[in-house]
Amino acid sequence: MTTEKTNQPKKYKTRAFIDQKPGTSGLRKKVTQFQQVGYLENFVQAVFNTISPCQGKKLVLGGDGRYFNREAIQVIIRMAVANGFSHILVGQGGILSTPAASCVIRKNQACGGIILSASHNPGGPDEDFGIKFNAENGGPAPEKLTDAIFEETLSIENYLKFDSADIELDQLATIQLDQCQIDIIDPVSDYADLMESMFDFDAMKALVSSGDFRLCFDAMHAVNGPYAKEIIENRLGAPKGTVINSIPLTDFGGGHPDPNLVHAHELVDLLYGDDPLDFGAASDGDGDRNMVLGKNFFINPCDSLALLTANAHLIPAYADGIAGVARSMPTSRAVDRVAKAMNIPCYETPTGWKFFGNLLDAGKITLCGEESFGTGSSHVREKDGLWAVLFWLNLIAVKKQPVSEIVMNHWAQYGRDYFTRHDYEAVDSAAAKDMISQLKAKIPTLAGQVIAGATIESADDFEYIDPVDNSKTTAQGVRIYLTNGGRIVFRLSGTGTQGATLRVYLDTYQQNPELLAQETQQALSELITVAEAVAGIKSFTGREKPDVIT
Ligand code: VG1
Ligand code: CO
Repeated sequence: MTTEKTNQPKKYKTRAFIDQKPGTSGLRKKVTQFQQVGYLENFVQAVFNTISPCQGKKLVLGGDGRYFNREAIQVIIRMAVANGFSHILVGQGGILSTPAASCVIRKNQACGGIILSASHNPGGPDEDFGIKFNAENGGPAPEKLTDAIFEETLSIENYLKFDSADIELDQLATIQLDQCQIDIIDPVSDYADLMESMFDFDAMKALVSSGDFRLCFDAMHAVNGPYAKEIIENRLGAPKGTVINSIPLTDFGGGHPDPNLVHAHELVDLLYGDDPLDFGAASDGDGDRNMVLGKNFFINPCDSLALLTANAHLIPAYADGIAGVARSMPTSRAVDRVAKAMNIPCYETPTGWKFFGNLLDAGKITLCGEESFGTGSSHVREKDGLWAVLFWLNLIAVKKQPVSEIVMNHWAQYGRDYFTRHDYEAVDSAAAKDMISQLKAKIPTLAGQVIAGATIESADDFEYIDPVDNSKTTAQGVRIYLTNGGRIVFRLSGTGTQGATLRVYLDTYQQNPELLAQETQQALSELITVAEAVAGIKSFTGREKPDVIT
């Protein structure tokens, strides 16, 4: 143990910022905003004030390694010491994926953790940074807590920071700083052990080392590289080089660490080329999202959740059954059909993982997911990219079928929910808000109207009452249901840092065995026309087409 010589904690005067309201997943801003004097400190102090007293408590700290991660870690360590924490667990190099942070908080019974990430948003000096607080259950702070933190940021006048030299983050060590013990921990091992305890690693080893099954994991130069290397290459024995782009870079190699068909094109080329691999997967900046591909085959995340639910009994961790499932509202209703057949409850929550926490803690659900490439279970309290990939590998090892066959058999049994999301990014905020408020004004008169040939069955602005603590969340997106089974959802993103991002979610159900293999945009083309007719997307956004289609 090394002991740093330090001075007493210092109280610094600060002025409040008015724009520190956490969004869907923490506070996300441009790096340059975070670099303003006192900006990071104010938010961190607001967190500590909200959860005070901090004396004698344990805190977990890490991030996705993006630009400003290391600087922020040094600041937060000094502030945590000054605020009286007795123990801080920091991922080596300042690294912890979001699901690993959740795992470490739970395993060590910490009072919570601070995760530095802007997830799938790009990184670099002119790009995005983010910070979020996870509570003692390992999950994102619920709304009550984020609201309280925001209130605190509005009136903050001082913050506490210890005056000390930088902590060495790159060596595993225990450092004593005043009354606080700081452990620099291996960011990977606890998480990798948890994964090994959940899945049938022997069967998966046989699959990935057989030579007949070729796979690739694209870490997109983001946080999951070291995790995927350890689990997929070292523990499961996949050939070296299976994990590509495996070294986390501060700017993610200039890419956009969002695992979808648009941004993970390097992986997509390997699965759709002349000599396609059997299995491909990618995860996002902070490791909580996943995309899974088969040979010439894309698994929509909504379908993935439904399939994992239907097949959970084949996985050791869920062999005794699952309590229930949940999906975010815009996610397709594919999982609802499975839950119904299994006779287990299915909950519909607002967008964002924080809404699953209570359901998981209360044991009401075991699996949950979102259309935005997020799937997870009760093993931690975050969505978990690598877990989803391992789940699929375990499933393939048991079923011994190609990905496409597994999915098509599922559709043949349950029918197919075609789903797409159209994003209009960085549009004018006022215009986007205007569009949504005009839509909301129309809600009471929409039912029964025929728009672009489709009859509207019902429409509302989604509200959620948490079944565990009865807290109410309003204005979560405009839902329009059609009599033909189609659904359109409009909402504005809560994670962007520039202008507004409009998300339009479209899904429709198809049971006809002849029509289960259509191209998605084609299958949804009528619905796309209705969405435009009802909302006037083009005229409000000034865009002819979406920026990103997933
Ligand atoms: C988006 C997704 C949402 C997800 C959130 C955080 O939020 O739609 O499903 O929970 O990102 O994911 P929004 O408000 O922009 O639609 V992560 O992996 O970016 O922390
Ligand atoms: Co993420």
